[in-house]
Amino acid sequence: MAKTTIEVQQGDITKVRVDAVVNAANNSLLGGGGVDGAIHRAGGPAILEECRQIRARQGGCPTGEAVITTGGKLPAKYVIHTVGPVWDGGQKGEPDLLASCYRNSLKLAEENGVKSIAFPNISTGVYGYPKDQAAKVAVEATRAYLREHKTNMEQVIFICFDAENFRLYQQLLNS
Ligand code: AR6
Repeated sequence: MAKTTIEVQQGDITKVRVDAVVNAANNSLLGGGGVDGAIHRAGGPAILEECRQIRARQGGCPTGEAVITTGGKLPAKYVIHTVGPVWDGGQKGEPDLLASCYRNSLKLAEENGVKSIAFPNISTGVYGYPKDQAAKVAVEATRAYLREHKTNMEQVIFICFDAENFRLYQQLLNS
């Protein structure tokens, strides 16, 4: 089995050519600001339509879990919507919940035959998770998942919108 490459890029996740992009959504799955807003704007109404169907079936998406929809008009075939924790000081299970977002997204990707996936920096915008701590959780959870599972995943890309996250991920991935 080939080793999965883990990369970092700075840019806009709606432009990335991968099988699946991950969305930092909220429990309602009905859209919002930040990367969620950007994905729905660029991907068009088909994404929200599927989100509504999932909501009707299971009542939204719990924090730390993930659901999958079409990528609509995005270059990506799928969007994997996961819900990061709101930062509340760090003693309320935030690291475990954030790690679950990465694990559950990778698992769902695998189940759908996804070979390349791009993650945004989940919870580090509106949800206020300190960027350095979130980056460590993201890289550790991803490396652990790939180590512990037989996987066909070829490429994992962390897409950093801002320069600070980009620098943090570069440091972590070079270590
Ligand atoms: N491409 C890549 N990353 C982006 C983009 C983009 N186009 N736009 C923003 N980011 P946030 P959260 C980065 O706030 O903290 C929404 O309203 C951004 O710089 O999007 O998980 C949802 O509906 C930051 O580093 O998500 C939820 O209610 C990262 O994406 C809530 O925000 C995450 O910031 C989720 O908050």
